[in-house]
Amino acid sequence: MNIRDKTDELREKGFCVLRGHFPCALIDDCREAFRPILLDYLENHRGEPNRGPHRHFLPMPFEPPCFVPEFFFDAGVLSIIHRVMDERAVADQWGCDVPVQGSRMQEAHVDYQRPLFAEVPDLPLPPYVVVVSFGLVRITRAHGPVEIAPGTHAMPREAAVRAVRSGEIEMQPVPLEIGDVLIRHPWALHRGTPNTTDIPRALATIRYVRRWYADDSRAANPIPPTVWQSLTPAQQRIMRFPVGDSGALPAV
Ligand SMILES: O=C(O)CCC(=O)C(=O)O
Repeated sequence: MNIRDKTDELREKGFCVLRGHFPCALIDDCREAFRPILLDYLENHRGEPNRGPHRHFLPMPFEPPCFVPEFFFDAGVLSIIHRVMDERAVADQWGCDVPVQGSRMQEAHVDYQRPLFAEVPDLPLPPYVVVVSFGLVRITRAHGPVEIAPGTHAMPREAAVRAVRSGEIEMQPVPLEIGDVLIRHPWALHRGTPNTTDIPRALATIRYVRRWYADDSRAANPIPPTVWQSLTPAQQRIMRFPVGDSGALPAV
């Protein structure tokens, strides 16, 4: 993989995919450990989907092997994150989007919609949020892959919506094999598509932000103290999550 090419692609299209990047064995272990948590969640929240009909978001656990350092501190991914933001970027969300059978096409939308400067909502700005996702299952067209409209992250929002509605810019489905890593700009218009299979489509996501940026748009779990202590000081500096039961953010 050429980091510079992938960074250019992310800058130009608003997303890029690193094919076969994460080791399949780590993802298999993550999926198996997460399966009972996910099934329990789906059982208890069947009637209250939080991302549209039959579509759920839940925070990922930090207990290994759901969490492993390889997901958060991968040299190739961090190199891209550092190039498009800066070396001080931190991870502050770790969650999973799960459309299940019956889910529908979402409206094309952007994430984290509140502009940084409300008085100049279309001010062109360098990225201060980037999301990194990978499937815990294979995501074919039938499983409901995310679709992204290339280039729309760099357009005024209304023009981007018009271009997508008129078909001038086509949404591109992003199917993912196990190990593929999708890196995307949250202001590229995108939408979830229907999962027509009986397999919950679990897409795990780490959000990286510039160190000065914060919002509490998505729930995150705390890191257990033993897991926190197992990280190196350099790794701890990248993690902005509460540690232990106190909910306190680490002083790094
Ligand atoms: O998980 C997906 O396919 C996209 C979900 C999404 O964009 C959302 O719920 O805001």
